[in-house]
Amino acid sequence: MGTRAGGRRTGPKCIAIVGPFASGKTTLLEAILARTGSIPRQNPVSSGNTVSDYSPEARAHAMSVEATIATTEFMGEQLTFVDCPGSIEFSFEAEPVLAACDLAVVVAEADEKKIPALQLIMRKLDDLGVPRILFLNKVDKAITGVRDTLKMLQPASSVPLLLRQIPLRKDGVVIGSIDLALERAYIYREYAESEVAQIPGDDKARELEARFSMLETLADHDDQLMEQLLEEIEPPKDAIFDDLAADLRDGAVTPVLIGTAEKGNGVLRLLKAIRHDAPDIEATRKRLGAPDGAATVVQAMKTIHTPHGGKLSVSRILSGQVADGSELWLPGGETAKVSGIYRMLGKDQSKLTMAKAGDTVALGKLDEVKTGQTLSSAKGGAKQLFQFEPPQPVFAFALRPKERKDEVKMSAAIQRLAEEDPSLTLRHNQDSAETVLSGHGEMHLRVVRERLEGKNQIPVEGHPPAVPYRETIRKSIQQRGRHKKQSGGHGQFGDVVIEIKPLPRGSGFQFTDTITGGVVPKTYIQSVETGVRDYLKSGPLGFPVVDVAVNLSDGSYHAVDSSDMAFQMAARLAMKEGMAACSPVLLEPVMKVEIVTPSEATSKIIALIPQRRGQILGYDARSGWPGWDVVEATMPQAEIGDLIIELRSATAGVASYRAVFDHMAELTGRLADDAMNANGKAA
Ligand SMILES: Nc1nc2c(ncn2[C@@H]2O[C@H](COP(=O)(O)OP(=O)(O)OP(=O)(O)O)[C@@H](O)[C@H]2O)c(=O)[nH]1
Ligand SMILES: [Mg+2]
Repeated sequence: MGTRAGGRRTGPKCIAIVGPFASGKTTLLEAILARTGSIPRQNPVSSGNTVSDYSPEARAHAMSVEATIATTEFMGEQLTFVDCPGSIEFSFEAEPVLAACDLAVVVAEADEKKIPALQLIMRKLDDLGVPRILFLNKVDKAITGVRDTLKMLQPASSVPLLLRQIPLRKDGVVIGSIDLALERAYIYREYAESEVAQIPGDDKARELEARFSMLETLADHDDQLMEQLLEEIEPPKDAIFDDLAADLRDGAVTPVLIGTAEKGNGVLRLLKAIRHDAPDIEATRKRLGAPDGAATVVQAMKTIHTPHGGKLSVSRILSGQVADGSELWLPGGETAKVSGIYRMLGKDQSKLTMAKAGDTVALGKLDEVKTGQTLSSAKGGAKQLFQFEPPQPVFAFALRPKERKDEVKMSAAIQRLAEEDPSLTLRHNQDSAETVLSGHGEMHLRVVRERLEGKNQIPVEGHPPAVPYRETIRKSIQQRGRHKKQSGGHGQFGDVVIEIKPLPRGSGFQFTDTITGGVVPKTYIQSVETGVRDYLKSGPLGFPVVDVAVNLSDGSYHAVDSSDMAFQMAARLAMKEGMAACSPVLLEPVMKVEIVTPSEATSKIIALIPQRRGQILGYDARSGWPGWDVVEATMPQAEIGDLIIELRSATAGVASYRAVFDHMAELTGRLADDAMNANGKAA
């Protein structure tokens, strides 16, 4: 037995399954559950019958759209796997899971196009300090050798990828693998345990070469092993296993195992590596800086609203234990009572009476608890262990129920969906009276909409959110406004002369008066301003007016008939007539955008900016991100609405952007006409 790793860690573990889209994560989980006997047989993802992705939305799009949690047992130990979606649009789902798991299994494949996606995931794991194993899937269809594949994937990982197995081929078909640590061959059998065999003579040289490079990498962290290699002494197998475990747990290397999840090949070796090498809850506690005391500490990873069982908070018990009925403190100082503890297998739950440190379980009816929160039995609550903030949304649409009667129901349903998915934001736009839902891509929001219509049975209509156009003027004018009415008793009289003039962009609105001799009394000057401001809510083009100065220069009043209302009316009349003659012009918001993209797509991205009336400000290498660039540009907000769709399709789904308001710019011609027509219809 070696000494560095200090032996195998027993106890329940939580393993996140992550990786680029469609790399086979869900297939792998299904294979694991079948292999460990939690389900009778492995169903292909195409059947729509896997434990993961049971939601109709996931099935409809043939992709995972949320994390699935499944607890199983392997050789007497409890393992909870969390299958996370691969699409960047749903990647936020994985964050609170990764924070509280012990290990990530990164499922990758020999596909050059998916390297940037792999890099994003590896970066996230680096940031959170999560140890990882890479499962190189789909070796059945790979045409490049594994070692070349690893060379290709290595730039995506900040730590060395350490090949632990090489494939065994016959007539070009992968029939098994050779384990470089055990120095044994395994012949795959369909949906059954592999057969152990001698390493075929023809493969021995290949095996030795790959093994030597594995040992060389391990020797980087083990001086004794380095000496043995230099002196050509065969290192003891135990010491190698010990190094493998220690380097994995330290995050010094990422061991790579290979297989074909679809056929269940390589799954048992993966499970054994997890069982032998994965860190446990103690390491995870340390990584999160969780308190060491006797108190129970719980980290919430995911929120689910089940159709019948109410709210479930899937949680990792970091220390202590939770019994049904336990009181837990939230970070804010409130308490919540656990009502029901469940072991999860996809959408199925089985009831437990308690959960202990290391377990990943669903806690029932913690109404106030949010995904990502740290809960504690200690009075007043524990400190929040993990801060997470969703990135800025990149796609939005305005939503309304097809039937008015569903308005309240829709907003309640969206609230629940937003609780399940903290990367979803909902806001009410007062300007346009729209309910605007924002998220991380077209598919992300499409799934929300499908859930409203499916699960919640609320037919909805969606359209791109209104762009906050404004208008201003290009000319100055002096204008009189007289409001005079004589109808029986009291009359109405107000008379003003105003000067309207344009202001520089961004100045807003200014009101002044140059009244002398009290031709308009003080109180009515106020009325004039009120009337002017009221008019500016919708100018001659139908939009709020900005960058205009109005000066009240003259007027007259009547001792009996003048009133606040009469002067407001006079001011509005003067504005209405005057503004129309000031050459009004539409203004559109222009944003400053910062696009991040893999370098190979930079020229494509730059080419699409002018097509969206954008102006390139510059581009550069993205600091700290080898292989990525940042492109800066200004672009009208109206052109950014669906920008993300084009960015993602140009980059196999990984480019993203941030936008901040920059300035308002004049908009004329057909686009201005379109904006005014659309506004007229909406009003
Ligand atoms: N040839 C081959 N295909 C596989 C293998 N594993 C999975 N696939 C196929 O890859 C596709 C994606 O599989 P999934 O398991 O849904 O992939 P995923 O990583 O869960 O996808 P997302 O969750 O949407 O990111 C499916 O068509 C699978 O049948 C494999 O070992 N070999
Ligand atoms: Mg999946």
